[in-house]
Amino acid sequence: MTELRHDWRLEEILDYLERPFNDLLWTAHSIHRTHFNPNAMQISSLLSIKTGGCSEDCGYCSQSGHHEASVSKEQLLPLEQVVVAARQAKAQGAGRFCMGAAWRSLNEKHLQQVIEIVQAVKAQGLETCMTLGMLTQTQAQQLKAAGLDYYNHNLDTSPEFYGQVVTTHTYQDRLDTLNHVREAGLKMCSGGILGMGESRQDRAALLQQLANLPAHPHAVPINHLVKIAGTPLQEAPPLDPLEFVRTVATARIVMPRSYVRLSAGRAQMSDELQALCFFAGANSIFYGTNLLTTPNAEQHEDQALLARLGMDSAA
Ligand code: SAM
Ligand code: DTB
Ligand code: SF4
Repeated sequence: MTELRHDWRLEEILDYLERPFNDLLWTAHSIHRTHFNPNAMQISSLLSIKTGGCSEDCGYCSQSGHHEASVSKEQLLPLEQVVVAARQAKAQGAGRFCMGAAWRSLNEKHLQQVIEIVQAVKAQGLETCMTLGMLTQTQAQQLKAAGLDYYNHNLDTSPEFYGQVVTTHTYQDRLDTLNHVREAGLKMCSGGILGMGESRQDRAALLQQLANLPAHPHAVPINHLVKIAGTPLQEAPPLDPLEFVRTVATARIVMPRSYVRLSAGRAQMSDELQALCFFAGANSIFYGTNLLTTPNAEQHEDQALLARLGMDSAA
């Protein structure tokens, strides 16, 4: 068993990212096998429960009210509509139901509504995950008491690059919410976005931040930027797909027991690239027609890919 470390130095992580590709993948895959069944894929389903009109200016996001791309602003979905979507996700094989809201932070009125949603989704026999923006300590405790299993809050990139992507909140705000989530006993889901024009050093620094948290996130979503017309990052320079795989492999090495989720961007990836990511240690995907505001990989194609790879879904 690999020991869990929380004292990674940036140079050590960069050293992994820079290794010959085969050496890096061999190391990552060997670690992956010691902790996970390499042929099992965790399947999560995603639903936007409150879309658009967000006060934040995250440069990648279609839901920011600051960008021309901004999708139309909608109210929080009614409880019944969320439950129908959860039932459908379960019928299609999802073990976890993740719900996202375009909020900077959670207000009291919404807190009561999302608590009802958590309880109703859990009653369908699904694990629950929410991503609702910043949380106070008390709110994190209230969500835990309501039965919420996971909270997703991404660090998204390095502390150094963050200010070039978002100006309406700080990296420290993100870290504070992660502390509240952990201290409340919620399972933490935190990762980032690659392909925003960040450097390899930024990718290493993101992994360093995640791995050096007091506890490794239970799940680490690695998103590939989905370029959305009208957002400041619509023209971000392309990222070498093999550099994406390297980052997945290095995430597996520095957080050996975390689920690494190949998240946004799969619709734009070839089967072969996804297969390489799975070999490198990614063992979770979002399955379903849509991500939050953009299309996900086609479900029939996902089924075909898992079958071709001899992989089974595992809740
Ligand atoms: N508003 C909450 C927040 O920012 O934490 C929750 C929703 S927000 C859309 C959740 C995550 O989606 C972001 O942290 C980011 O990692 C990811 N995301 C959003 N837009 C994306 C895009 N265009 N490409 C890739 N990932 C994206
Ligand atoms: C995460 O890391 N990725 C998901 C989920 N957590 C909430 C969101 C991806 C969003 C992709 C762009 C969109 O569909 O708007
Ligand atoms: Fe709002 Fe979250 Fe999008 Fe940022 S990423 S604009 S906080 S919905």
